[in-house]
Amino acid sequence: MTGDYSNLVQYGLTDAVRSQFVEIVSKDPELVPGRVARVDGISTFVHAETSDFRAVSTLARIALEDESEIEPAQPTVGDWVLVRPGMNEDPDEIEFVLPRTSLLVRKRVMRGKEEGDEQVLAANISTVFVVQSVTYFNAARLEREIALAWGSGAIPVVVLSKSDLLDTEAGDVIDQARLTAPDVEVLVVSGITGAGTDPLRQYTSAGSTVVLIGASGVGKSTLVNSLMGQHVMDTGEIRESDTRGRHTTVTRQLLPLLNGGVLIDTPGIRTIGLVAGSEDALARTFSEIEKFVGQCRFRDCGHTGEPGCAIDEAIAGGRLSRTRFESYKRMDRELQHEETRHDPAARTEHQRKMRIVAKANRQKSRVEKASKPDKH
Ligand SMILES: Nc1nc2c(ncn2[C@@H]2O[C@H](COP(=O)(O)OP(=O)(O)OP(=O)(O)O)[C@@H](O)[C@H]2O)c(=O)[nH]1
Ligand SMILES: [Mg+2]
Ligand SMILES: [Zn+2]
Repeated sequence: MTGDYSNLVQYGLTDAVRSQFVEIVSKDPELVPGRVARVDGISTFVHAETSDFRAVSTLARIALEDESEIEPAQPTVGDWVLVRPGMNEDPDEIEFVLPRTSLLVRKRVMRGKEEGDEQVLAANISTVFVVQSVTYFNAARLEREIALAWGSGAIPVVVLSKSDLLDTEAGDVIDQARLTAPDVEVLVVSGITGAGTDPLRQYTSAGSTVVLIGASGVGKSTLVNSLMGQHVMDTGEIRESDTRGRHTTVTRQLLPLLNGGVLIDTPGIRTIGLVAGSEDALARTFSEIEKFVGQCRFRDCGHTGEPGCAIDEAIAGGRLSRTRFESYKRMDRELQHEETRHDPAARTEHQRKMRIVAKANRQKSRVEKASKPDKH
């Protein structure tokens, strides 16, 4: 049967994607559907139905219902695309990228520079495995990784790796991870022995795409090899002594499992910056804080020592962790800063808010009200 694209099933094809392909190709039969497996500089490696392509993507745009609308798109690993094969010496071109159901984006922080650009890591993922080693658990880092994952639209799962290196049970680390990632499943595995990896497979069923993220050396590629049941990715020793060339994996890569599920291995990321628009992701990451936010005496409480502040009371009463709240504030400030870089209107609004907080702090000794008015 033509038009069922059964060869793409191994790369995670779903019915929803198939019907979009069928519709587009019915109008333009020259176009060839496929999925981006890797991007090497200007060349994009695409798995397609009967052959693979190394395509260019200079003119790629999102395939929108309204064809008069043009939204340029840089194809990334996991994207479903339509390639127009080149005639004669012409290169094969990615013409359309299907609208993404999820998109993992981080802000790249340049060394020594404050402003970085945005890096799109993967598209159309269902689950993000956030990998940290049980021997080197870092809560502050995990918060950022979880926020990054929520921001993509996919579901995060914390995967604590290298369990074979612990003499004792991983109980302490698991508890810390649970507190750091409320609402997120926490699993403990060893990529070397395979212990604990079975529960990971519920996320890799046919049609699902799982991306692994985490610092260099935490064991992402080792875990990928374990799940694939064969050596597909090189793994490497961590060389603590030099900071250069530490990354073993250097390109993001889509890897089909045998059952129609797909893994995306990524190089370790050192810094995780949130991109503008990650407010919801932040709220989900710190969901236990959100429930106190509306409880303060003042509707627009800045939680900076105002009287009747529910956050302060929760911290004092041991119902909320001060460390968590400090992290939340720090990340929220960073996000505000990101917003202001993008939107001049937001900048004024932000400055206005900042002045209000400052004023409230100055006046707070004088403020005395029982009901719940604004504080200005
Ligand atoms: N004991 C033990 N060692 C592991 C485990 N997983 C990974 N390692 C070791 O940790 C080192 C790094 O593993 P990789 O899988 O290359 O790490 P990675 O996260 O892919 O690193 P990058 O590709 O640089 O991002 C290697 O020496 C692995 O053998 C594990 O479960 N147990
Ligand atoms: Mg690797
Ligand atoms: Zn408050």
